[in-house]
Amino acid sequence: MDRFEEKIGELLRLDFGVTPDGADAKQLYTAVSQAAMDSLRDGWKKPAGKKRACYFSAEFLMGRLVNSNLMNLGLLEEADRYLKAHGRSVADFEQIEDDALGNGGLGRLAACFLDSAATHGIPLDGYGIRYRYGLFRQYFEDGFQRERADDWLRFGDPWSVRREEDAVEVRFADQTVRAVPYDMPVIGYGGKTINTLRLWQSEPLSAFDFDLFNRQEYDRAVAEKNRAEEISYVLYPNDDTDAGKRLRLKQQYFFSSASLQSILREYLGRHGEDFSAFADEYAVQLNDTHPTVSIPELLRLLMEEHGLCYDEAFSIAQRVFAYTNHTIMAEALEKWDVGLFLSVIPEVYPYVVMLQNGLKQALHNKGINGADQIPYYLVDDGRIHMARMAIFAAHSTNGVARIHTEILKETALREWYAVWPERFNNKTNGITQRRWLALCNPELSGFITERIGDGWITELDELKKLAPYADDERARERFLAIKREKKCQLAAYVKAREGVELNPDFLFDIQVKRLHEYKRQLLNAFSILDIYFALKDGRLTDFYPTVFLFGAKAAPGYYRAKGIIKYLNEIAKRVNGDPDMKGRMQVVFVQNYDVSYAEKLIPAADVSEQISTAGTEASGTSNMKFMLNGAVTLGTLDGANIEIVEQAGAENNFIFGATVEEIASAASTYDPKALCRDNPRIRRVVDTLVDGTFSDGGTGMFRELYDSLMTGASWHRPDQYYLLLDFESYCDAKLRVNRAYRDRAAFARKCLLNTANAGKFSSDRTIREYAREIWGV
Ligand code: GPQ
Repeated sequence: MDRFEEKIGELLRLDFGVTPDGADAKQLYTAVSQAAMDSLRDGWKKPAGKKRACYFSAEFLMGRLVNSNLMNLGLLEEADRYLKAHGRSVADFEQIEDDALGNGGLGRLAACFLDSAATHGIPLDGYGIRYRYGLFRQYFEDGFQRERADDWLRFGDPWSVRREEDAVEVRFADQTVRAVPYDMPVIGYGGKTINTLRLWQSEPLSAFDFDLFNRQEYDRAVAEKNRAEEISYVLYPNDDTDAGKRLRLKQQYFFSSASLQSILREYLGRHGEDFSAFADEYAVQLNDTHPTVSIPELLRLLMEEHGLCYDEAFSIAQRVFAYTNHTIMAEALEKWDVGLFLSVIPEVYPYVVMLQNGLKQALHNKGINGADQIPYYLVDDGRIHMARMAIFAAHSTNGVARIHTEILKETALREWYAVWPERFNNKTNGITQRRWLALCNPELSGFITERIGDGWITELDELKKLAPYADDERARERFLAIKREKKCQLAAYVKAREGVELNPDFLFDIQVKRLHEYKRQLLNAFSILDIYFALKDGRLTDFYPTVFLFGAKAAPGYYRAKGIIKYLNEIAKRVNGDPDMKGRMQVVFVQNYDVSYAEKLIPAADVSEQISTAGTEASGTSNMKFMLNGAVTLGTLDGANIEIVEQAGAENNFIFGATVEEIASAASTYDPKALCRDNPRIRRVVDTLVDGTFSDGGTGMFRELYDSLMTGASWHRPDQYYLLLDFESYCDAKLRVNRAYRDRAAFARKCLLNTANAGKFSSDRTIREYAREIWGV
């Protein structure tokens, strides 16, 4: 028995007083995780004298850690062997760990970046918030979304180390709190580099007020503690929207200030008060605008506490900070009300004003009279524009896919691009193939490694070597057998979780992502109904049996998104309950879609639905995960879909719908009412929202959806996501995929060519670009 196994036995004995055979899954999980932590202790140190990059992000959506950490440490097989010797396996840990300290793509991207950086020896540390409760857990009641708190700590947190000695204080107008860091090791594949994810927890300066307690004023005695803990209590469940709430600003300032203080403390320990090397030793990437208050906060810390003047402090800040934009949608661009800002962090506001003046001066130097032009105000109409602040004060602004960056330059941020074109750059997103192929699809991984070796695990471009196998009949058959195996595994999981039976011989068509109007799950719903009616009427006779799977959480306050979930659940009820549809078509909306569910769904997909209105999805990243696992994309020319099709070939994917340019020119003429009136197919499906075909339980949700398409609500134009414009070309494309699927060998060829051409979409490539072109590390 070696050291690792010995350690597990010892921990079980000391912590729980059990033998390996007598331990339950939770005890084994804890002991295995702690033994793994023990094994990396010596390697987890920051190497001296190297520049480090810091990824500031309000979200890190890490997913289950036990498997990935064991794999990266090279302990996965050993752990599994050990567990099997005691009648268990790592699969038993499935129900134990779950953490969701992120909403969706943005938080998951941060997690993929950490994995890639550690794997390639890039010194990158994450900084964020240790929320007590992550994203809510979703379930359905009569087809309506319900939410439950995500108590992710109920199984303990063996992967974090509390660093009491590194705690700092963060001051607000109405309270001062202690920020206590919890550090997680970020283990690169092979275990050579271990970086750190530092998550801050908010605590009171002292546990509670003893005087009050002694005077029997218990409520007041604990009130202060509760007020402090409130700050890191819960993740805001909004994705791509800006709520503008006081507590949210507190969260942003809390982790920004704590992280900067922590970095400054490290630096001061090495250099004392000489800040001349600071920007040579640290780069800070702002993941969207959520941590942008870091900019005035760094100025404040350098000027107030270390006596630098504005010009010195600004020049350091500009060299340190870089900003990533993740959306062009107006409702997501954060703006803080000046009054609110002043009431929360009054000490920071003067630095916002200094930045505003600095901007005016900088524009003046370039011969631009910025004062006359609204977009050049940081504080405008009583609100602080965080994206503008980031673009002005950082040396780099990047978009997350080629088309997204082009839209930033030409449209959304064109005034800024005109002044500082050299600051704008593109970094097309990526995903880590360790989690999104090696871990979630060992069957396909084995298939690939048998043919081209395992170099792809750290150099995804190696997959190119797989391309010739697309024409090899035996390889295609093997691929199809694996796909079927993944469908069987998913079916077992769905059966256990949802109580629904899936047929592995069906085509699996999957749309999983947050629920958003712009992502157009409603368009998918309409197309399904169109097919359903065609099958019922006998107009469609050669339809290959298909299951349409959905997974999506709606922000709890996003009424329309919740209406779409209810609508899809009503469609599912109708279709699945219709005896005519047996063996032909099925619709399933799974509950609580999260990273772990994604790991089951994506490898089982034949068709990846990526149907956002052109110009709205900045990049998308699930599109890359599906591609890597050998699915074809049914999508619009939006976000990274464009680059996916460029890599894998238009002939191996199914593209439909209006382009960005076509959407722009349709804007003035698009008339959803007329389309409904003149096109009976459209009218029939859209009318199901209001003609009594489905019940929304008397909530009026379906009528509201209908109105949003036909007349638009409040300031909105009708159907601003052009569902009905793309309806016919989408339905056509969907039937094209369906027909193509009949030729199983030809379809397998397309799938294999998607996998073979996925190399570009590794986050290893993306993170190397950030390291080289933005951070200089
Ligand atoms: N994204 Cl602004 C989020 O997940 N949350 C957000 O608040 C914002 C963006 C997504 C974006 O919608 C996707 O297109 C991207 O692929 C993803 O960020 C990562 O860049």
